[in-house]
Amino acid sequence: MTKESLYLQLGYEPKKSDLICRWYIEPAEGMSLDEAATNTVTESSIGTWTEIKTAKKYTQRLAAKVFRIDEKTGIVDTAYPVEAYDPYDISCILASIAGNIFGMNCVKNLRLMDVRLPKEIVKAHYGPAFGIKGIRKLVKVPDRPLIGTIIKPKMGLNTKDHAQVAYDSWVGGVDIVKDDENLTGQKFNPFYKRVKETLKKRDRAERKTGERKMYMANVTAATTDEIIKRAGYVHEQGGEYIMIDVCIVGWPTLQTLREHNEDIGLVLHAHRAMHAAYTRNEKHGISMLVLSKFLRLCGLDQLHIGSMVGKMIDAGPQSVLRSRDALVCEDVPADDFAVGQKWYGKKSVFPVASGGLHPGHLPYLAKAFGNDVIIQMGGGIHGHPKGTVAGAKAARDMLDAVVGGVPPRKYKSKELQQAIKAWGMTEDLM
Ligand code: RUB
Ligand code: CA
Repeated sequence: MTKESLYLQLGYEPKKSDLICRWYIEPAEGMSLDEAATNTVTESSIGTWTEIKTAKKYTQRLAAKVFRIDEKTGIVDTAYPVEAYDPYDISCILASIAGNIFGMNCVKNLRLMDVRLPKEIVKAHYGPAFGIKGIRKLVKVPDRPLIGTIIKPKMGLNTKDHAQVAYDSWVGGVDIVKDDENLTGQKFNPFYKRVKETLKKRDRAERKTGERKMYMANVTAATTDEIIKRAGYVHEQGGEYIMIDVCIVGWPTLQTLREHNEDIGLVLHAHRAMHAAYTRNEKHGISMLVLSKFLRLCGLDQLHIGSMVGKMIDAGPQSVLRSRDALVCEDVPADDFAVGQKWYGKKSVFPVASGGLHPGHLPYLAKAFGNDVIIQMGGGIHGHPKGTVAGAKAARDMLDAVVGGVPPRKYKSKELQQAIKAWGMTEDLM
């Protein structure tokens, strides 16, 4: 069978059980889109650059198919038979559909825009342990957006000062305090001591405010064993949350952590640091939408998806909201960009907006995301002219103004007015 007849099957009606990928493909000079698409799909399933003598008739049933090509847009849809995978092994799936192909010289650019995971794969995974509902129950905040902060400086504080900044943030009004992505277990602020001291302060902040307060310790570490040990320690110390740098530690670690989480029941917060190495270029790499789907599948409970405003680049509100839908909808809609997804009862992931945010962004974010969003501000709290407690209060007061329908500039809070004076409001900045 020729390569074309095996892998290029335009008009093929995908089976329900197929894994579907949507690509943007720009062929290399002198290549047609058909050829580039066929070569891509060949390398991503059972083939290679030449005909091989070791192929058998029975291996052909695992071949992927190009079934739709749009010459005008460069968008190509492909179908992969589910039998080609160990459904519980995310690495196995990604080594095919997101492996060698990005480096092939038949394409100038290749972008994995979206995937549709079939039931057999979805069912094989845990999915999130809490869902938005479960997190709201834990935090005892039934409907408003949650407010979080990242301790700043992002690393360098000693343990005592780190715990104090956390305390000041909680008493000022934030719900969740998190470590930053590059604070792990350095000597200047060792992990185990940090968790103990910060959780002690959390207990004090809860007593003082009468509210639930959460601490997300970063368990990212050198080995998976150590990550699991750190997660266990947080649980032993009465912590309810951990965070992890999902793109940096990789899938087997995340799957191991998720398995282990069946015993310890922590909320798993996903920091996506490094994602932009492959999500940022809109013509090449892997979209944030694809990453969002695999993280929900794996069972992370919260994920940074972008904020539309602030210091981090993203591909615009529509792209951020597509990721949001992939995290919160049971039946994810399809459009010209996306292929949709059914989640078969998997719980939702709480979307997180973060990166260069301050209280003045909050009205815009609450409107864009609705209530189900965690809004995190690092510099936008600890950079307040009067310090962390005032910064946290400004953020919380802004939320109260928004929820209460009061124009923020008229809201009686000197901390909020100081924040608006320092950084402005989104409307002024747009
Ligand atoms: C936020 C921060 C986070 C970014 C990451 O600090 O450092 O790591 O949110 O970006 P600050 P993203 O509020 O001072 O900018 O959330 O887009 O992945
Ligand atoms: Ca950070």
